[in-house]
Amino acid sequence: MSAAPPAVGSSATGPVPVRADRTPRRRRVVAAVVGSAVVALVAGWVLARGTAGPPALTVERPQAGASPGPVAAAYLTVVDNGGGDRLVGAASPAAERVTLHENTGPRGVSLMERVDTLEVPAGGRLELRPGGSHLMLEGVGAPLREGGRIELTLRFERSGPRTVDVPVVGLTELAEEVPR
Ligand SMILES: [Cu+2]
Repeated sequence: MSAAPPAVGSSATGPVPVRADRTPRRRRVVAAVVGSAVVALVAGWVLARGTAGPPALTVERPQAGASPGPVAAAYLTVVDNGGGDRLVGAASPAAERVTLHENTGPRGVSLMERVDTLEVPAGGRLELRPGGSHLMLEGVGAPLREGGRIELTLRFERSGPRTVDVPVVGLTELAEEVPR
């Protein structure tokens, strides 16, 4: 039994550090690739959530302006807490048709223009109000009297139809609603 120094041992430890060194490097590369894939997936999910997530709409403060004639205007605010939507139409049993209007005139000047859609921004609001965008009720059957109510169905591109009960208010009350 001789306790000879392990001459072979020193040479045997030679290749070991090399292999031990190469494996972690490969693992590091794999970890980096997997890591960036995860980052890309998460980033994609966050982006998709912001732009294409489901809309979460609430309709606030609907109002229709009292009118003795065949034309009346309705106002409301659509609040979205999701991925946004688009108002693509409206209808009411109180009118032959309801169209979407934008006010294209300068401030204080009413120049109405019919539009096909009104955008509800993601996480934002679409405000229909006197002097701005509004709903136009055309071919109103019975005059809209202050204190009355009409039913209004809003049609959204992604959320589908949403029916709201709309109080008819006098013009002075409507004017006070203008947040300007
Ligand atoms: Cu109009």
